[in-house]
Amino acid sequence: MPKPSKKPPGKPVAPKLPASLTALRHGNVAILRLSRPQKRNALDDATILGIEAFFAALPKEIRAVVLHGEGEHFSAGLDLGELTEHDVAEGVQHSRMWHRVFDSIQFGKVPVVAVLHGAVVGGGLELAAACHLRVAERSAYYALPEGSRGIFLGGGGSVRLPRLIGVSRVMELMLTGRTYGADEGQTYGLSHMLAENGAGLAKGIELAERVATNAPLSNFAVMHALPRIAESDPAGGLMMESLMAAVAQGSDEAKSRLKDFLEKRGKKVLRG
Ligand code: 1HE
Repeated sequence: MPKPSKKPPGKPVAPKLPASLTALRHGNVAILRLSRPQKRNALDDATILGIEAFFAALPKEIRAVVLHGEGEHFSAGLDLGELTEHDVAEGVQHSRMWHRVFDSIQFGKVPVVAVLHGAVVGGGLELAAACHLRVAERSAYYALPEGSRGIFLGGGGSVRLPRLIGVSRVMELMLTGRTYGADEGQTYGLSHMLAENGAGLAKGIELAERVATNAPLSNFAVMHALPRIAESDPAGGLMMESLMAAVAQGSDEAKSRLKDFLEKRGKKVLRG
């Protein structure tokens, strides 16, 4: 696999980002790297707002994003240094800002693959949960140490994490301060796939490239319609499914892809 190029060809892949973020381009996949290893990729306001700016300005040609962290850890979560000055009203605003930014990932333009290694902790785990696919290296471990810091989830974790692993597991992590290793995380559903240490980014890029070959409207339906359908009452959900199916089937892209298959040009679904 070719290495991601440092200098994106053509238009830049991102607006001006804070020093804590780096964006690279690899064909039609963009790679966003948390680049604050000296603070274990702790998420300060500049980083959170930089993530928002990156996703807002994603060029049209980008079909998928890979998010990963520089250094030994994916992310140590919220930058605790910035929290001490908040009063209650500012605390609510701050959490709402995280919600807005993480929603812009989950309900953004293209699917996002998170590559996890080392600490995936607190707000780092909330960030990973807002992504669509998660690859975990063997070194990855998960924790929600909010209780020991006297705080609570604030980046959408109480909504997203129970949907991945159930309320009971989230309670366990939060009440006991226990960490899950990569194997446990995989078993419970925090990651979709495991990779050897050092191999996660290549695996993440490979997955993103595969995702990028799908019809954009189908990916859009998976990101935007599927989670909402799953949360609807069944009758409303089925109706929404039919509408989404009809919209997708009616597109020129679907017509040409179906024709390709019927005329023996489409890829077969093979094992592996
Ligand atoms: C930080 C942070 C941080 C490291 N905010 N500065 N998150 C936590 O409670 C996790 C806190 N961090 C740790 O437990 C450890 O740092 C790690 C296990 C992740 C990594 O350990 P290690 O030995 O590799 O690094 P370190 O020596 O602890 O940290 C290196 C530096 O990063 C050090 O700063 P320095 O100036 O002394 O070099 C640390 O202070 C700094 N650092 N983590 C600020 N989190 C929206 S609500 C979300 C709520 C949460 O996310 S709660 C979970 C917070």
